[in-house]
Amino acid sequence: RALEMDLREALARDELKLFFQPLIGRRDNETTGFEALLRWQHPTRGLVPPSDFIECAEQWGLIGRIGEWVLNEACRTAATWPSHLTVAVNLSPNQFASGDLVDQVRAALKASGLAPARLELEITEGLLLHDSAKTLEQLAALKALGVKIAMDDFGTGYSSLAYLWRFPFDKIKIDRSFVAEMQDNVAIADILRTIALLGQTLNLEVTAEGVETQAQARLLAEMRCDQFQGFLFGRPMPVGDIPSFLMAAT
Ligand code: G
Ligand code: G
Ligand code: MN
Ligand code: NA
Repeated sequence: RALEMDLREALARDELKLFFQPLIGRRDNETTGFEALLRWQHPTRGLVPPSDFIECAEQWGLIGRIGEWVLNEACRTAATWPSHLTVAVNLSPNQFASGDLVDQVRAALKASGLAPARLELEITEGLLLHDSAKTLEQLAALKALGVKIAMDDFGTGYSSLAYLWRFPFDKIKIDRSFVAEMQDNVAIADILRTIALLGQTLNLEVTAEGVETQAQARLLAEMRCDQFQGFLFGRPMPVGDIPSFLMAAT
C-alpha cells in the first residue's frame, strides 16, 4: 500500500523521468532515434525500474495518467532533437481500454509540434490477444494521425504471425531473448533470419533488441535486420546525455 500511495504522488512530485535508449540503423550505423523508457526516482528507494511498478500502476488505475505524461514528455523532448530522429513510446494495453488514447496522442503531438511520423508507438502482442474491434479501431485512428506502430517483444507472445496480417504494423522489434540465444542455437538463428525475411516481404522494418556484442551485430546485419538496439550501442540514458551521445557518434 505504501508503494501505491507513493506512486499516486509521484507525478505531482515530479519523480517520474524518461530515459532514452538509441536505435541504430544498419545501413550507416547512425542513430535513427531513441526509445523512451520510464524511470521512477523514488525519494528513498532510489531509481525504480518500470518492471517494479508498471504492473502496479495498471492495477491501481494509474497507467492512464502516467501514460499521458510519458507521451507528452517524450514528444516534447523529441521536438528538441534534429528532425531526422524518432522517438518510440511503450503503450500498455490498459491505455487502449480507457478510450481516450487517440485524443492523448493527438494532443501530445499538437502541444509539442512534433511531426507525427517521428512518433512510434510500441505495443505488445498481449494487446491483440482479445482482438477487440475497439482496439483495432484505435490502432487505425492512430495510424491515420500519421504515427508509426511497432510490435514490441516480437516472438514471445502466443501467435505472433497471426497478428501481422490483422493490422498494418510499420515495424517489429524482435525480443532480446532471441538475440541472446542466437549464437548457441542454430534453430534460433534460423528463426531470426526468417523473421528478417518476413519483414522484407511484408515491408515491415525489423529491429533487433538486446544487441550486446559486435558478433551479434554482425550476424544480425548479415540477416538484414534494419535496426539495432542494445547495450553495445547505448544504454538508456538521461535526456541531458543525448547531445554528447550524438556528438560522439559522428
Ligand atoms: O527500461 P527497462 O528495460 O527496465 O523496461 C522494462 C519494461 O518496461 C520494458 O518491457 C518496457 O517496454 C516497459 N516500459 C518502459 N517504459 C514504459 C512506459 O513508459 N510505459 C509502459 N507501458 N511500459 C514501459
Ligand atoms: O520490452 P522493451 O523492449 O520495451 O524493453 C526494453 C528493455 O530492454 C529496457 O528495460 C532496457 O533496459 C532493456 N535492454 C535494452 N537493451 C538491452 C541489452 O542490450 N541487453 C539487455 N539485457 N537488456 C536491454
Ligand atoms: Mn519497447
Ligand atoms: Na521489447
